[in-house]
Amino acid sequence: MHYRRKKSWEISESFVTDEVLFEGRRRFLKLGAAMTVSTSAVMELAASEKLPMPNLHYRKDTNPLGLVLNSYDQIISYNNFYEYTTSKKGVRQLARNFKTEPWRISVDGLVENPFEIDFDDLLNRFTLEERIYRFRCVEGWAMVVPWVGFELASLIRYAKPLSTAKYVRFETLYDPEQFPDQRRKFFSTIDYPYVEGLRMDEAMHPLTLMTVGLYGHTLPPQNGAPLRLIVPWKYGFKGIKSIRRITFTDHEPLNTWQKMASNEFGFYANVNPDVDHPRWSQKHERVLGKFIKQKTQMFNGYEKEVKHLYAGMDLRKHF
Ligand SMILES: Nc1nc2c(c(=O)[nH]1)N[C@H]1C(S)=C(S)[C@@H](COP(=O)(O)O)O[C@H]1N2
Ligand SMILES: [Mo]
Repeated sequence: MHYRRKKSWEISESFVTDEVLFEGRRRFLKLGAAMTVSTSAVMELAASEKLPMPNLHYRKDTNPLGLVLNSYDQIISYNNFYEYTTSKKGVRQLARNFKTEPWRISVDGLVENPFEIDFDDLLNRFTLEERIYRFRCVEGWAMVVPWVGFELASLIRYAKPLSTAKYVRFETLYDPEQFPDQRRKFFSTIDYPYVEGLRMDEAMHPLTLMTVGLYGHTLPPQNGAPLRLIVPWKYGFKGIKSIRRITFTDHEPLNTWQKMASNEFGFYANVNPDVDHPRWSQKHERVLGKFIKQKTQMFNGYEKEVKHLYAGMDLRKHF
């Protein structure tokens, strides 16, 4: 008999309940029936800690690895989002009035079924689940986050890529009225719109998450509302925020950070303690809120699940 062990990011049906309702939030009202929420540990936490009231309906991650979650406050107060500012503590304040309604996402390129969809319809189309993942920024800080989202693979199946589609390219919103650094034009810190990409097999991997929430609530603007990518075995910059466009292509997309500094950042950006950044070591990382550093894990601790994707590749060359 083939016995398949539950993976850390899989969820147990027994944790699914969807009774409790919250009102008064626009997003919630708009989504109507689909917007029921899980009665869960998150709910208890919401009462005791300063957490937002859950407004998403999703299946819980049972956290079989017992990862220690960073607090909601830590996750939403220390951000990389260059469209606002390079100050990690400054993003939150600058992002507070970000408009995510209406929000349309286009899916185009080498697909049988190109489509445009409103974010709310996207929420209703795909089944949401919680994924408690380690997160590792290329700069050396790390955290553990209870994301909520759906597998990118399900969106890809829905779009039906042509056999010529080998990569997926993502683009962040371009809106200088909302993003101060985009208003600086030639003097902006990086080129916009922010672009990221994945190879098709990476995009199809079940760990790869189209992320819409954290701690049971829709994403706050500073974490990439309303829709961002999370690829837990890669450095954080692959996790492109506030996505507006998803394009299937036959060539490797030139991602923003590779374009800015190709000697420092590559396309793959797999977390790897043995491949240092030219200006700093990647051997250790500091978890937000902790003083002592810990060892960086190969593929950020997801080696078993993903190393086959890179068999035969020189990870020093394809960094
Ligand atoms: N559009 C956009 N996406 C982005 C970035 C950015 O500056 N712009 N920063 C990246 C980097 S470097 C990291 S570490 C993560 C940070 O995500 P967090 O703020 O939710 O922790 O977002 C990534 N996605
Ligand atoms: Mo980062």
